Amino acid sequence: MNLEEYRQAITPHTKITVLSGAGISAASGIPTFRSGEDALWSQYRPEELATARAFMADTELVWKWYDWRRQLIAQSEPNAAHHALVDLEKKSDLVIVTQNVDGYHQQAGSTTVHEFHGSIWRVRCLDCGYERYERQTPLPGLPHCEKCGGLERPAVVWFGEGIDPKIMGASFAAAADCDLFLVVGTAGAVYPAASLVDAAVNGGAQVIDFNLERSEVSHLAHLFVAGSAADTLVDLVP
Ligand code: BV8
Ligand code: ZN
Repeated sequence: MNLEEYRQAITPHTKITVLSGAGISAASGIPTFRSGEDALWSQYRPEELATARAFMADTELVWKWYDWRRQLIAQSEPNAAHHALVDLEKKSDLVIVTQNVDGYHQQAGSTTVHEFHGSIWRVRCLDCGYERYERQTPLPGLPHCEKCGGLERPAVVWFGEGIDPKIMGASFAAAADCDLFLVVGTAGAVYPAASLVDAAVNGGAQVIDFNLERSEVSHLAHLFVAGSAADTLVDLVP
């Protein structure tokens, strides 16, 4: 089937699950994990900074990196790819599982979004575990807990840390029980997120992969759609 045939086959009862990655926010000017354009941070591999060990070793540095990303995200906005998924949600039964911590799906208007790797807009106390939203950018300083005064960390999932069991369960259930599984702007190199594609295939879903180039999961797709998701996703909206 080609994209037009998939589009014509969508009804309000069609179960669609989306797995999105950094590539869906690229058209908003948010650097992906591979782009590394910004010399400021390109000397660090994200896998180095996005760890509890790095945070404990140099809290200031890691918070500076997250605050830089928060400012970039705050200064931009969702793009046509995010908006296409909002429109598709109105024409189908759609669930989004995102690896992105930027909050752009919800900001665009998507209602069912599983933040598989957490959110850059929430912080969590290292001492009492209290979690809250913190939208201020730039941060005036290292954030501290309003309940106990403890140091707070970004409420994201770092490498070596487990996924929230509730979100993990809901995401794999949505992948295993859908008619159409859309892979959008991900290299499919980070686990367990990447294995959601296998769960969709094993569940009998049709898989469409939207990317600038083939990724580590493109071989699992029934259709590969080359190009920027900001240009291509709209072609699936009935
Ligand atoms: C864990 C939050 C254990 C933080 C992130 C199995 C095999 C191998 C390794 C592992 C394995 N299982 C576990 C591991 C280790 C590790 C892992 O996967 N390592 C990789 C690097 C090999 N996984 C973990 O550590 C996970 N935790 O296993 O814990 C455990 C278990 C139980 C209990 C306790 C412990 C946790 C992983 C989560 C880490 N956190 N983010 C933050 O953001 O700061 S991951 C982060 O990087 C993102 O969330 C995302 O997941 C990933 C980046 O990948 P992409 O989103 O795909 O982006 P990327 O830049 O790589 O690629 C962009 C793509 O878009 C490209 O394909 C490009 O072509 C395309 N593109 C660009 N522009 C466009 C476009 N496409 C369309 N349109 C465009 N315009
Ligand atoms: Zn606290």
